[in-house]
Amino acid sequence: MKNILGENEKIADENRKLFREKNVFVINLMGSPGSGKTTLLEKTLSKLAEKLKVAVIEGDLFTARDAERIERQKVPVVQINTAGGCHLDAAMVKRAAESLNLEELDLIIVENVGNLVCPAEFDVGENLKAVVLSITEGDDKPLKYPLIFKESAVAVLNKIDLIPFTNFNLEQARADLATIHPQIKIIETSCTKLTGLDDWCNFILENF
Ligand SMILES: Nc1nc2c(ncn2[C@@H]2O[C@H](COP(=O)(O)OP(=O)(O)O)[C@@H](O)[C@H]2O)c(=O)[nH]1
Ligand SMILES: [Mg+2]
Ligand SMILES: [Zn+2]
Repeated sequence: MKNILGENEKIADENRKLFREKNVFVINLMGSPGSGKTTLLEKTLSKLAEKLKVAVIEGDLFTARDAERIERQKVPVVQINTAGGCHLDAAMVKRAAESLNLEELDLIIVENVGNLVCPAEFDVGENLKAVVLSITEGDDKPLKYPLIFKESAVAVLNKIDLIPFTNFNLEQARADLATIHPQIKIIETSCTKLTGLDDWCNFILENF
């Protein structure tokens, strides 16, 4: 495991160097399957595209379904299929970035494979990690999967519209996140009610 991570780190550093040379900011967007990563992108890409030239790299085990969804937002998109692999690594992102015109981009958002565990361990050369946690997953997830929340600069609490139908304790989740990562920025969003999306866009623009 140490060797694999060491090799990955080398390629991640090369990616980061290349992205810096080309002035491209890269966000590694992580979270469980179904937390709403692709929906969040669908609802915010056009807003971001007013200010920045954005592209998306989609990671999935199989299918190009998410890439097809992103394509409708009229931004360049590359699909990576991991053929069963449960996370993206730096080499996969390096290959995907080769089919993007970096000269013409300001921002790449990489949607990682849906998984709260190993995506957090594999640096892909990003500038910033973000994690989406949806209300239906339960408020205990930060304490059960602390690494991904420790690594992420921002936690998007998505599906906030579903709060009345669940026993999700927002206060508890916020307190646990603050214990794991005191500096983490918490943004509450609903992609169905279209709330909090400006906060997410502004966070990106401020950290860009
Ligand atoms: N109620 C509700 N459903 C949402 C929200 N965001 C996404 N969804 C739904 O959650 C499901 C999974 O979303 P998707 O974006 O594919 O998740 P991903 O696997 O993380 O990319 C879809 O049926 C979405 O319509 C939200 O804010 N509220
Ligand atoms: Mg998705
Ligand atoms: Zn994995």
